[in-house]
Amino acid sequence: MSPIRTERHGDVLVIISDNPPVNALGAAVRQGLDSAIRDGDADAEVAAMVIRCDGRTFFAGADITEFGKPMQEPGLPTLVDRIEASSKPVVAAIHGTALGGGCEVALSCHYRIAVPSAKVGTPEVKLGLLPGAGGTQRIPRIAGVKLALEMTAKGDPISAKRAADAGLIDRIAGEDSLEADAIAFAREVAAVRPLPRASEKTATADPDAVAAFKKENGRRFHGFDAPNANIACVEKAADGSSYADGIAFEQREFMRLMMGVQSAAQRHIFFAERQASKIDGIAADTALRPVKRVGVIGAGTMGGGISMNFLSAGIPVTIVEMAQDALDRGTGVIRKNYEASAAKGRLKPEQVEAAMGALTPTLDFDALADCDLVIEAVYEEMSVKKDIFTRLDSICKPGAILASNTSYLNVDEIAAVTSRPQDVVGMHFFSPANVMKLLEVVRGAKTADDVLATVMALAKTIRKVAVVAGVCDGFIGNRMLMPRQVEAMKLLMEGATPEQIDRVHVAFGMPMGPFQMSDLAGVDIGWHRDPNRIESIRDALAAEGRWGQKTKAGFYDYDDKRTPTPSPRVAEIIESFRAKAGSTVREISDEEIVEKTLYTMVNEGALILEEGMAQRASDIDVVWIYGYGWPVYRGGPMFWADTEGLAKVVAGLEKHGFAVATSLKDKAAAGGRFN
Ligand code: T1G
Repeated sequence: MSPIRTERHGDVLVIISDNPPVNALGAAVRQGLDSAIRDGDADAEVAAMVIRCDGRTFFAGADITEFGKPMQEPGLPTLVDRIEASSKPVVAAIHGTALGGGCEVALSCHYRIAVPSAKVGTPEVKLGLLPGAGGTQRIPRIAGVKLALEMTAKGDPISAKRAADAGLIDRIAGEDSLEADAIAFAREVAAVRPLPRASEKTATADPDAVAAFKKENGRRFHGFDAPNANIACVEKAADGSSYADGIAFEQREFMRLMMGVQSAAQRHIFFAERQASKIDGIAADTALRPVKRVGVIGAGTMGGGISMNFLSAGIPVTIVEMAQDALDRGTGVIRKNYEASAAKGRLKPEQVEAAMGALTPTLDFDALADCDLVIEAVYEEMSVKKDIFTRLDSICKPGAILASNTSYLNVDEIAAVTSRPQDVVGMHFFSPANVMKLLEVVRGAKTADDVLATVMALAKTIRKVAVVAGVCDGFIGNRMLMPRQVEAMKLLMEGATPEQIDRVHVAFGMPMGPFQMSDLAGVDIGWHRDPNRIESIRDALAAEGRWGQKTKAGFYDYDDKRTPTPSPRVAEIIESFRAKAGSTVREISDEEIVEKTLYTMVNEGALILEEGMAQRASDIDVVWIYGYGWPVYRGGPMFWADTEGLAKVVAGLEKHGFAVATSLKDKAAAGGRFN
């Protein structure tokens, strides 16, 4: 049964797609559209046509699941040219998000009408691609180079109003009368000739806009292939070339990107992020527990950030502290953060007041009694957590979910002090908690299925990317961070410098290297605080107050703008430890740094999978992309290992005497992959 059907409304033929969930332009949809347009064009009683979609959105793009498989005709480029070549006007009736190929189908129509809430965009660049069905050629011709650069190379959708102002949309429909308004519009233009065809317009070159755009986005695009390919295609559309030459150029660039590793990696992450929200073994329709009010214990950096996630989603929060000054400071920081967003135009003042109005600060622990979910975000010390959960057990109502924000402590041990271990779960937010998208949801041995399902669903509500982790030291992300940090410190002893190791990681695509990260987080995090006990390079730094950026000295020295420079004092400290250990200093290659600090992460990831601490390899990739800034164009540690070749990873590990995880060795031997 074709997802495409047609309805006659007098002399207007309405072509309707019903292909849930997002009307992706899969082969059946393309074939149905193609034949419907042909039939309408040939039918003398049809004066004009409307294309619209059932469900929640106009076409949201090509069907990404078809990529990499033999393409079935008609391809999108053929289809859009077919629509534009129609001898009768075709009107695109847009609601939801007309994205990628969906936007291109709309642009090939002669007219476009949209409801006010609709958005249009070409986010292909986020998949490591470019609009490959004429988008890079039609958008500049209709809306100019500047907006075309924004839409294609950055990939963010624009509102129907902005699109209408730019000429990409011809008419705004009533929010609830799209079809009727589209039919009326089609009748209005049925006899208008010549038919407006984007491909017949010309785009005006705008080198200043291109230069400004490249300058503004240089850092953001660093390491990515696709943005520059999009820019090149838009420039081609406005350099006087014919539409046919522009399309040929676009197609060549599209195929080059499609065949490249970066797009495969970015498409992998697109699906991995969605797969991560699914919990193996728990029915997708598991009844969820209601969460109408959230309690947060601790108004420090984490507690405040955690609270903001719920407040911003319209969920009231009761925030508890032990002392009034800490409570005031915490709520003050929350307000300051919201006001900073408002100052940047991201929030309206009334939204700030609404969020703050939904926050109930209190010193009264018993106020947590009416919370449906309580999240503890206090000092990372097991005895403190156990005290808190013991009190929560006696205060909180039956069925309340009790969560710890611990970043590595044993959630089962915490649960065991309560009479309700089935209601206990870990919710590991990443700092700053109101910014970082990753949430590790730690499933205790006794965590009830509905508790897990509720927290995973709630994560979507607060716009987090949640990944289920098992109870182990460091869960998924921090557990893989450990071998990286350990091996990086060992390399210092053997002759590498902090700046060399960090340079290798930044060149790889990480936002910062292990030592820059340590200085950002705080060299004193987890330090025993005894300045006389100096057993490691880190102890020596901490003992001298070199706690990182916050003290303007850590593994690097920092100026007032926090610009790092290599520190002679740190070099002395490293040298003294090498001498004490009798280390033989040698030349360390960048390749050895990758093998010892990145391959070991992959090895740890394989162990995590073997132990069932992550549901799937792609979950590990999602953790590292959204929790630590792993470059999305490398697809995450496990996907990257696949692209390196697991045999090469195993050889690199064995070369340095590492014990290779059995599953990694077996996969390598069988020519297998993690993803
Ligand atoms: N193809 C296949 N499946 C898709 C899909 C797509 N384009 N978009 C979404 N899905 C699936 C998704 O995997 C999930 O599946 C379900 O739909 C709901 O998605 C030639 C080459 C539209 C804003 O990049 O941005 O056109 O997990 O959870 O949060 O130039 O989906 O339920 O099994 O994200 O409401 C360009 C990608 C493609 C848009 C909706 N288009 N999609 O968000 O739901 S390339 C895109 C989105 C292209 C042409 C080029 C979002 C959404 P499951 P969801 P949502």
